[in-house]
Amino acid sequence: MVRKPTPEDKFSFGLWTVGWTGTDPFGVNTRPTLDPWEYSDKLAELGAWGITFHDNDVFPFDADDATRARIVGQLKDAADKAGLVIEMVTTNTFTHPVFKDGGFTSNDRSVRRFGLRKVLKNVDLAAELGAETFVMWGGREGAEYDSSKDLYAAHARYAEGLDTVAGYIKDKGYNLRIGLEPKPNEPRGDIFLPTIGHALGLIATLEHGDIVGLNPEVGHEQMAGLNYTHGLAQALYCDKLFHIDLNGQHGPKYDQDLVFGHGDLLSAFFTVDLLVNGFAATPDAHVYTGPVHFDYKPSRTDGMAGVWESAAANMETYLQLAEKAKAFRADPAVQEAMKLSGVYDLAEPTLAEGESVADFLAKDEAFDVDAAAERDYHYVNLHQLALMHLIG
Ligand code: ASC
Ligand code: MN
Ligand code: MN
Ligand code: MN
Repeated sequence: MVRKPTPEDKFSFGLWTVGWTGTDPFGVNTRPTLDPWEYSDKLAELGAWGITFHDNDVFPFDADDATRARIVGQLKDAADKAGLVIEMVTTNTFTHPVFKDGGFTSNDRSVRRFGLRKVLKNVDLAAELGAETFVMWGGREGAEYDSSKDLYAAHARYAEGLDTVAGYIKDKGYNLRIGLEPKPNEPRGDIFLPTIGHALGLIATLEHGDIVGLNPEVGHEQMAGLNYTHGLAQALYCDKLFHIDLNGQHGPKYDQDLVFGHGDLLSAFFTVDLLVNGFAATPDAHVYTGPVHFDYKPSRTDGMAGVWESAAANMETYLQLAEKAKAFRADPAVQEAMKLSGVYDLAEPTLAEGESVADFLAKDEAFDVDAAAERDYHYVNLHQLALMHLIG
């Protein structure tokens, strides 16, 4: 048994995770709906530090201002009493049929204006509740039919929406940053900004892109056949890893939202290794210090007891992997193997300090091509050491 989670671990959960009642495209709910504070109380009891939610996880889509204020107030009181931080808030622009063609990129301008209002109103709420991250998962921003969209205009409208929200956050002086959450498909056939790299590319074009970054989800990158840890690394390199959604997935299929570690376990190990140990050869590089946020779904075959078992399992797995990742890096045999594999050498710039390209080209450097080609990098041995730490 690993130790119990503490607030220092900064574990947090979306209310929609434990709150998922099991409704899927083929069947109705298998579990009852509880009040939001029942979920948060129980998460606190299990050792979570924070909670997150979509506006409509807490109050109905059509709630009037008084109802909205009453329910939000009740959740805030419960969170305060339980010692929980509301660290991130996000907007539901996907459930109501009005959003069937997207919120920011619907062909219908009146829908885009409605979507933008809903998001801006939710920014105010996020700031009021003390959240520091505002996630935007554009699940309905996309298409099934390439004939249906001017794809240039779709990206222009997406960028316009993001800049409007980011500009509003700055004007209001809110301590909030936007975390875009890429996903390749589902519910749309193709979702815009399908991967971390795509999102980084669009962010670079924004006027207010300095407060727009990423909230990558394990399963979403793996649905695209991509390496989540590599994606986190690029986001860190660009100073854009604002938040994370941890869960489990078995490769390219529907979005499974399994418990963290219940998909590709080796990949989960190296994700945690990066999160807790940082980069092996570049100790000065920025590392992630934000919330460890889980976005999973308790299996619909489990009842309410299973919901809490699975919530605890996410934290237990993370803590266990963190211990193992630390032991892996501290192991002298691993450090020797990393040296032999040249892991530390990659941090040395290829050109010498102050060396110009002209100087470089003018140099008649002795280099034995055949000897270099014969180098044995011993990567498999290094990886086996990681595996032994993981399963040993
Ligand atoms: C989010 C988020 C997702 C989706 C999904 C909704 O805010 O991070 O992955 O919404 O969980 O069901
Ligand atoms: Mn998912
Ligand atoms: Mn997510
Ligand atoms: Mn999700």
